[in-house]
Amino acid sequence: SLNDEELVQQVHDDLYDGLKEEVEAAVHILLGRGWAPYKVLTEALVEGMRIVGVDFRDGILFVPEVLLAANSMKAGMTILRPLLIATGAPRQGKMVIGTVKGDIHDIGKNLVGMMMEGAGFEVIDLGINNPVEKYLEAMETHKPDILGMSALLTTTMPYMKVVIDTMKEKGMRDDYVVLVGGAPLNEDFAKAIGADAYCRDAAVAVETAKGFMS
Ligand code: B1M
Repeated sequence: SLNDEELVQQVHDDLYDGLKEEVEAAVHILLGRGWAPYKVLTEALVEGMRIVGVDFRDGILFVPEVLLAANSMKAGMTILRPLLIATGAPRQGKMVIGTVKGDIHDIGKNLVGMMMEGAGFEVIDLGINNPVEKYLEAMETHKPDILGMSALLTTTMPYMKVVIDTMKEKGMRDDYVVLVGGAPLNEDFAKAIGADAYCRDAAVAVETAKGFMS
């Protein structure tokens, strides 16, 4: 049988090849060997998807293949989700999160949602492709402490500013902490659009959110 390092390598390969059942099996094996769910998530799944991203960028992988990889990753995340959520962390606050209009990438957002739940936040997930109206409606309905927005495309990240500007127009911007994230963003962008903070990854999102709650 494979040692841990070989097994993680195998997950990267299986994710790359979109082999959902194999990814699921390996996640179970790593957990069975005592790996912490977060370690399985980052070292096996997130790292595997990073490799997929490189070959997608370089035109070696195409959308159909990347979709299979994404579905395999999601299957692995489904196994980890209850383990990451059931930490018994004290209740922290409420967050509404969604991917912005025009953008259907949801893995990173889902991961942030999972980690936030594990840290004791109540999370209302609006899914993908959210126009400003959806965010406004959710803030009205759920009265969250935090609004989280995700964008993975350089063409969709400017939409975050549309949402924030609309909040300003309606006089509600200061009622919420606005956190933004996604691979093409950075600190300067977050500042320029008037967000409260940029979150590089899910762990940073949790720490940042906690910081605003205390
Ligand atoms: Co897309 N795609 N994709 N894609 N895709 C990228 C983003 C790209 C960088 C790939 C590349 O060329 N290297 C590129 C964008 C280039 C750019 O804009 N500069 C790209 C492109 C071009 C496209 C299409 C246009 C391709 C096409 O059709 N020709 C198309 C667009 C569709 C659309 O949205 N309208 C498209 C489609 C797809 C798939 C459907 C095939 C699939 C998405 C499946 C899904 O999500 N259900 C897909 C995937 C999987 C990727 C890559 C390979 C992986 C993204 C991912 O899931 N990463 C991606 C390459 C890359 O990012 N390097 C790519 C894993 C995830 C854990 O990381 O999402 O970064 P990430 O989330 C992190 C942090 O960013 C942060 O925390 C997360 C966890 O640590 N974070 C937040 C994210 N959101 C946050 C919100 C917060 C806080 C933190 O709120 C508080």
